[in-house]
Amino acid sequence: MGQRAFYQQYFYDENVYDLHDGGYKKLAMPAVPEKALAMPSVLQPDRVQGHEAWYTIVAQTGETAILPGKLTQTWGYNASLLGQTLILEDGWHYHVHIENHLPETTTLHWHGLNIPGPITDGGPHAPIMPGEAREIEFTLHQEGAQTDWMHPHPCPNTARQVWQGLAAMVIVTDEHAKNLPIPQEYGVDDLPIILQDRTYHDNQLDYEADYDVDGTLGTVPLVNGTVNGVFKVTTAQLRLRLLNSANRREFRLHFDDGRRFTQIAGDCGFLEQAIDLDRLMLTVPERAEIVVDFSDCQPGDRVQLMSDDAVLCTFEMDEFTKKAQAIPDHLFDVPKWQVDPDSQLQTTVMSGMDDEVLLDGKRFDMTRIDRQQLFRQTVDWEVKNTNDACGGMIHPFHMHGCHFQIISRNGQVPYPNETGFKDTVGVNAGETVRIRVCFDVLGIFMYHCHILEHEDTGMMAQIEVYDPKHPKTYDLKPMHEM
Ligand SMILES: [Cu+2]
Repeated sequence: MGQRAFYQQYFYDENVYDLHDGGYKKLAMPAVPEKALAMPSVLQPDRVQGHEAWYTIVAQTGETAILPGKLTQTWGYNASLLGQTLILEDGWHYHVHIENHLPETTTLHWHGLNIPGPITDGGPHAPIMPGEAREIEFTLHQEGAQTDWMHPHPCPNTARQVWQGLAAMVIVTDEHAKNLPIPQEYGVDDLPIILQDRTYHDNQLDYEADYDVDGTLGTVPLVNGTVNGVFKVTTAQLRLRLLNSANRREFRLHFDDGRRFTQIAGDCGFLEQAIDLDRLMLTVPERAEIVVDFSDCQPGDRVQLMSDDAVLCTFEMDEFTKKAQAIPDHLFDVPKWQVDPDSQLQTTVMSGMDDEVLLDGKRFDMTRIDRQQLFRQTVDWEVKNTNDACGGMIHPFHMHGCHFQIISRNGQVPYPNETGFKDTVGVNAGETVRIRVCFDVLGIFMYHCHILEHEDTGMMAQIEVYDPKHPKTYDLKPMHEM
């Protein structure tokens, strides 16, 4: 500690921040009493046998006490809002029974898991009609421990269903992660921090009223579905698993006292080297794991997590039961993928704003396979954001079914917190980001802008990952024919 690189900047281009958008809505904590920060419980398996486990996930409606007064109508997974956290072991085989108790068709997408498409992965080709269920199974082979999540992905209703509350954390763990000297006790010093924003109308959500084609924003900040939440800190260090599961908002995170913290992981696992920061920006739906050290605090002291000038939640010090441990500088040997010399450089272009957004000049078509990539071939992609209307905006580019490494941004080295595996990269306006992509599962996968309203508008395409030794055919139907 102490020798580590320390950064005091958000790495993104300031001129394309969401707050320059004409439709920007500022976050502000409403004047409501503090309450305990909700901590999603861990979903228990129905059954475990060796390295195999069975789970049931129910997408359901419910009512949640979010603001004082009337309960809010919300949706969740095995809960009235958000969902229970699923903790998975890398290398295990999972069976999941998914029930849809919602009044409309949904899907369950496993964001960050490298599992086959298009059905298991839970994209738009895997609808579950109201009152029906779907069984999936997969063996988990990730590149390491990581913080992922699950959310609906029905075309074109993803944004509204997430707004309604469907989102749950998925934690993948392995032996390497368990042996690192970092906080590991879920709900005590290892916390999900699910970041969202909503607007309430007489305590209810009204997606149509708040809809913005460039990404719906709310004015009320929520952490784990709690407004003005307080967490009692009983250990000198906290590991925060930050997930930006907003529809569009960029969270520019920092603590009210400016304290520095250590980032240990990005979207899909540990960084090669821990880095120290005093601020961190997450675009949708990036993840970061940070360790915050409160050893200098006394019982009763309070530290607030902020985004810009808005309070998100408060950490209140209690007596510490555990002391701080030194976070190792080196966290993980990130494999150095080499591009296959036989592969062809891929280019993909995100363009436009409002209802003009396109991916590679086209709108999404569920029946069209837009490109192919060979199974287990390592290929470089250039991801371009050509959007320059009104100064442009950040488009967060996400790929299903794989993890990638960020090679360069406009030919320059990537940001220092992009040294681990990723599944989402925020691309600044006018920027070309080179990523190195390898799939080790077969199928049809989505790649798209993860501003949920852009995705629903059609800023999305499909790739087939194929193995010439095991050719497959896919009967791709539009949503209305399923
Ligand atoms: Cu976009």
